[in-house]
Amino acid sequence: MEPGEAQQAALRALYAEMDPAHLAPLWESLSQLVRPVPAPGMVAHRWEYAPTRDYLMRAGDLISAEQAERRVLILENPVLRGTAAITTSLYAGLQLILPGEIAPCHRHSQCALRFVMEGEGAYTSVDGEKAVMRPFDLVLTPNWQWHDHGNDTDHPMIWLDGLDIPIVRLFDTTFAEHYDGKVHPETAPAGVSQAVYGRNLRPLDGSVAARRPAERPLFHYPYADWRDALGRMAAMAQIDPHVGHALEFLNPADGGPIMPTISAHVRLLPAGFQTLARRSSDAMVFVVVEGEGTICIDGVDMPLAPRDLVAVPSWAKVELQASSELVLFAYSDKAAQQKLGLYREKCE
Ligand code: GTQ
Repeated sequence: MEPGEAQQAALRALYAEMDPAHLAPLWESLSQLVRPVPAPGMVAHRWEYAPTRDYLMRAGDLISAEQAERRVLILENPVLRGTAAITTSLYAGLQLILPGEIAPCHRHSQCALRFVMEGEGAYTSVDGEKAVMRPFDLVLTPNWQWHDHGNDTDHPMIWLDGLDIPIVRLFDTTFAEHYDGKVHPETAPAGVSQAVYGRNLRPLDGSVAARRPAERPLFHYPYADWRDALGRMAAMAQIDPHVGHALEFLNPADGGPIMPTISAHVRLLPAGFQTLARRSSDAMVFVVVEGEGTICIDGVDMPLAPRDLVAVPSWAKVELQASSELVLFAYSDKAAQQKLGLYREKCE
């Protein structure tokens, strides 16, 4: 048929007729759906730590961890309000646990990581083994493992929760259970998994000490260890022009990412260092651990100061600049993208 007004009118009439049957013409949206590069459903955003923390502490005056189950402020992407998403595929929240509090035991099909923002001595218990946390430690609660949190110290503890809530929601595979009791009984001494799996070693096959799930034995990556490794790397290794000195957290069982859906890494940029532009298909959540600098996302500068949090969309052009030695933590859905054959990056 000749393109023209008559055709347009006939098509519009057809669309109107088929609409009640829940049918739509692909040719009207094909170029949006199948496109040369991603059009992210999120925007870049920065949360300054101090004001965010103030809201969280105010929540702490009004509701207990037990009452809330988890006392968390969700960091919602400005264009994804109401969906508990910081990026299109990932969740971030800041969790507060006050002295004497317990966040009761549950398990769910979502994977979670904790990255400690402040306080020390509180714990997450995973299947009955406590990881006692210090600032900037990384602790995992892989999916379907029982976990409760507690604070036996005399000061508040705040950590970042990173979960794959939107991914699990996409698949409609959200399952959860409450434990019968507030806390899981202790199954092993605090820290034993980190001690035996955290140093390129593991209990001899079949020994009674090999009690963790074989495919995911380690769940505590202390700051003291990763910071030492990153510092030595910076002193000895060649620096990458696009990412700086960067180390990924590994699952010692297979050398792969920490969890099936989530990857995490840390970076160090020496004072004065400026990265070349890089894009990657994994949207990222950054946490500033140390130092000051600037992150330039698609040409827009955002200042970076300790404990600030920044969401970066997929395929955004990212350039980092360190005013002083800059240390960053980041997590993303790269682990899931790589399994699905979707992951890409481009360096300029
Ligand atoms: O600590 O188990 O931020 O289940 C959101 C959901 C934390 C947790 C969150 C959760 C948790």
